[in-house]
Amino acid sequence: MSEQTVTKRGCFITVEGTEGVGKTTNIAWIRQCLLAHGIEPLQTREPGGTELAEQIRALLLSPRDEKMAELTELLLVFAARAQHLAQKINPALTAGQWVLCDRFTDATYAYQGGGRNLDKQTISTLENLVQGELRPDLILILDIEPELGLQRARLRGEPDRFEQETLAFFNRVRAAYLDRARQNPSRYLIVDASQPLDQVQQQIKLGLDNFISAGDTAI
Ligand code: T5A
Repeated sequence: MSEQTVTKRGCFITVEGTEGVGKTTNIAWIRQCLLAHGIEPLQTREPGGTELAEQIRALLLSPRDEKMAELTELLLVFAARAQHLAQKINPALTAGQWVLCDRFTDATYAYQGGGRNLDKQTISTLENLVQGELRPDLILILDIEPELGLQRARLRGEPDRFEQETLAFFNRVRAAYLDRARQNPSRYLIVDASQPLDQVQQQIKLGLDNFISAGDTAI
């Protein structure tokens, strides 16, 4: 009988937060921290990550006259995710590669659940359908007063469909993120993103080093 080698699945790290919190800025830093440990992650983002999923992202983000129904938004988010998982995330994880993703399903619980007040059970049902048992191993939340994040984001140009939402919407999004972290603290790393960038990066490095040295790399 031939011996079969079982590859341990790669570790799945996601980065979350409200608008302009510094995800794009810090993902490059996270990658550097992982490379320093000899880990070369597949870096990707949601909504998006494949050609088709990026087209769904454009639908989700472009401002339009016709109001997008909340359920349409939720289903588009999960449609993009199903494509992303099938084409990119699952094959990489199965091959043992680490995946570093800018936003994932915590964003759905925060934006569609917290922001839009959609039923969490509906989100959970779609999560199970689309992801099976897959959940991120580490969720890094960059936390900031939404007002400050929006100021940073708006410096970059025209607001997208989400950035046009009210401050109350983003306060609900933030509260939903923090609530999820409180319910499952071992899986979350919360970083105070209002600090100067070098201090934010120090917090991230410390958290990642602890995570990697704990060897908690597969659920
Ligand atoms: N969405 C997504 C859902 O509703 N449901 C879902 O399930 C998913 C997956 C797009 C939208 O999709 C929604 C949520 C989003 O609204 P996105 O493109 O990831 O998702 O959203 P944004 O938050 O808009 O991402 P951005 O790229 O616009 O913002 P970042 O990446 O958080 O911020 P970044 O790095 O561009 O930084 C913003 C500015 O701040 C500066 C940077 O230099 C930059 O100018 N900055 C700092 N300044 C001072 N001090 C610091 N510490 C700083 N860090 C960064």
